[in-house]
This record gives sequence, structure tokens and C-alpha cells, in this order.
Amino acid sequence: MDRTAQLTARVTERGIAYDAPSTAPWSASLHVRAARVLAANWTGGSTVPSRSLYPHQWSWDSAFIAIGLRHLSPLRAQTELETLLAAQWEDGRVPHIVFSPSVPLDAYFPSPDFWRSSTAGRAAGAPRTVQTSGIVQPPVHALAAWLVHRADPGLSRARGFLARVYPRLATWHRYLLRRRDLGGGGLVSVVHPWEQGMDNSPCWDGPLARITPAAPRSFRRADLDHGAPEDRPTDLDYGRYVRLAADYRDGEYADGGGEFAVEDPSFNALLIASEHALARIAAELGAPGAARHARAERLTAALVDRLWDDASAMFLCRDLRGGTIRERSVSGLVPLLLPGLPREVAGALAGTLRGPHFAARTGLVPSYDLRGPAFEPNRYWRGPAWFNTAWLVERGLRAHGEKAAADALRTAFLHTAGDSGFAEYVDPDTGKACGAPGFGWTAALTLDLLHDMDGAMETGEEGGDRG
Ligand code: 9WN
Repeated sequence: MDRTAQLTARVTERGIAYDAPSTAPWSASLHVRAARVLAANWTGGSTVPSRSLYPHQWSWDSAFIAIGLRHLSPLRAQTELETLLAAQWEDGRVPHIVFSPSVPLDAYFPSPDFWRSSTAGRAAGAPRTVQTSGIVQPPVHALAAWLVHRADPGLSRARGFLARVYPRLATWHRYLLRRRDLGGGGLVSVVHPWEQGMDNSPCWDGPLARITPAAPRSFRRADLDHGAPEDRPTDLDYGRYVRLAADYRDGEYADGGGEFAVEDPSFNALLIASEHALARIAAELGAPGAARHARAERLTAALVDRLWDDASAMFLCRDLRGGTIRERSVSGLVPLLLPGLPREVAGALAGTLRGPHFAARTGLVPSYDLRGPAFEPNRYWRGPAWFNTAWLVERGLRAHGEKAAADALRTAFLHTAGDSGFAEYVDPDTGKACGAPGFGWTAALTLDLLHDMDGAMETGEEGGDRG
């Protein structure tokens, strides 16, 4: 791949500049189209996942978006993360949504008047100047910060980027490790399906069945104004999401008392990858990082000990109130990201990816077991393929020396992302676009994989270091 052919769009002070080569290959036009999506979704300080369906800043979306944005504008990528971290609560949590004050309240539900962060979140130290949700999302941020730094270390050092974000990232991880080890085994628990990020996964059906749904008329869903009802979660599930979030809010966002508590493989693997990244950030700032690497190794051992399932050859979720959840989800494959996994575990995961439960016709990775009883090819997180999970799995395959499989997944990703108009997600067999078009992380991670096609990824470091 001719690297210059990829460098066809960049952000300048006046907007996007296009340096199209005279013979533009498909990758160059894909690059330009992805750059246009990120430009259209940029709001001045951060990027919305979708102008229609998700008109605010989302936590893990911003991390993935920054990872792609760094190839267009390292400054915007740094700003993306700084804007999110400016909304951190004093107890260390990074909220899953930072609300834009210019967006009408009824554009997205639950809106700021539901979460009431500045009042219900006061005891937990919610910021006063910005409205946020009170739950969290997967901690991809330190990994993103490190990769953003690597894209332009000179700019990063000149702006003191890492020195400013490091304390916030360290407090964020401390919050998770100290307040969210609800099972006492060293792993972090999520207290709401939205925290794990794969909101409507069949993994949550068991734990959610215990929750009394909020009355249907007590809230109005905004997602159905934009998404097809048959693709979105059911009203019954929404009622349960609302009940869980309202209970957490009414308890002033104190941790430990909720009815939903699940140890999830993907959430914990992303924390581990980010803990390794934080160690590298510390070292870059002149502080020792060895203790963080050691903690990441202990977390990896706890992950294998508590969530690995030999019979399924993948990781499974653990419901703290009900035991192991036997549903197979892409979440159980994401730990492949960790080069510190035991060799036989990594080998088994690569085998599971090739097997009948996850080998989809597009070459992407379905969000849920193709043969599972709850599989639906178009419904939110119950089968469709997402691009952020494909990016994580691709990274994992590469980290474990599965080059051919990683290359095939990258090719499938790039073709399907482009053909789908950078869709939020796709049918795993047909590639049919679903959800929001022009989706932020789909475009951003397209840019990252295009950049990587010339072999820019470095190997040999925990958590990968595609720089
Ligand atoms: C709730 C923004 C978010 C993603 C999640 C995805 C979806 C929200 C929703 O959209 O969740 O947070 O309204 O369904 O499931 O992963 O971060 O893109």
C-alpha cells in the first residue's frame, strides 16, 4: 500500500483539506469519505456518534473516535479526550454521556433532567458546569490517549497533553478498581447494561428479568424517532433500563446497592489494556510504570480465573447475583486484545472466531452467537456486527500472530464500512446497513485501519501499540 495515497484528507484551521492523489485508489476515496463523516459530526470540542440518534458526547465513542481522528488532526483528537475528561466526577467516574446544552431536551432520552447530575450527583462530585449522565462506559480512554500522543509526540509534549490527562485517567481507573469490585475478586462490575456498551445483548436477559420495569408512560423514548423499532430494544427492556438508572440516581449514584451487577470480559479487558497504556504514559512523563504493568497482569490473571470457560472456548459474563451467564457474546472474544493472555487461551479464542458460532459471511464478527437461541441479525447487539468490536478483535489477532486472520478481518471491515455508508452496525451475513448512518467510530476506526495497512502497528508491547 502506497502510504501517500492514504494521506488524502487532513483537518486544517479552515476545515478539511483534500490532497487527492492523481490516481485515487479505493482506499483514498474511503479515507476522504470517512474524514467527511468526522468533520460533519465534529461540534467544536468533541464528536457526536450520530447527528440524529446520538446528538451528545459519548464516553467510549469518543475514545474510539480519537483513535481515528489522530490521523486527521492530532489536535482535535487530544481535544476530544480533554473535553470528555473535563466532565469527570470528583469520585473519578467518567460519565457515559456529556450533554450538549444546545441540543433540545427531547432529542435524546434519558436527557439531563432525568439524570439530574448536578443535584443527585452532588455527593459523588458531579461537575457543576456541565450536565452528564451518572453511569460509565468501558475505559478505553488511556489506550486512546496513548495512541493519540504517539500520532504527534511533539504537539502532545508542547501542549502538555499527557501531563494534563494522566491524573484524570489514573483517578478514573482508581474509581473502577476501588468502587466497582463488587464481586471482591479483583474484577470490575457494571451496574447497568448501558455501562458495558453492548446495551441489548442477550447476556443481560437473565439479570434484567429480575428488574421491575418502569411504567411505560413514565418516559418517552426518543430513539424510535430515528431507528426502526424492530432493530431497537423492546419497550419492556427499555422500562428495565430506566428503572435501573432511576434507582441508581435516587441513591445519589452510590455504588454497591443495585440489583444489576455483572463482571464482563470486554469491559475488564479494556481496563487492562488501558492500564498498560497508563503505565506507558507514566513512563513517558518520567514516573515509574512497572507497578501498573504488574497490576494489569494481576487483572489478566483474575479475568482468566473468573470468566474463562473451557467448554465454550471463550470468556463468559458473570452475574454476581445469578452466576455464570452462558450466552456467547463478542464481549467474550475482546480479551484477545491482551498479549499477556496464556497462549492456550489466545489460541482457543482464535479458534472460536473461526468456528460456527462467530464466523459470519461478511467476515466481520457478530455481536452474538450465530447459533444462539436469541440471535437476530438486525436487532441491537443481538447478532449484528459492530465496527468497534471488529477493530478490537483485529488488534487481538494481530497481537497473537494471527496475521492472515487479522488481514482478512481488516479487509472485511474496510469494505463493509465503506459500502454501508459508515453504518452504526450491519447484518453480519449480508452486510446490510442498520442503525444510524455516518456513525462516528465506524468512520474513525476505518481511518485507523487504513493507516495501519502499511504495517504501522508496533508489536511486542502489552495492549498493542498501533502508533
Ligand atoms: C445508550 C452511542 C451509544 C454507544 C453504545 C450503544 C448505544 C445508547 C443508546 O449508543 O447506546 O448509551 O441509546 O442505545 O449501544 O455502545 O456508546 O453511540
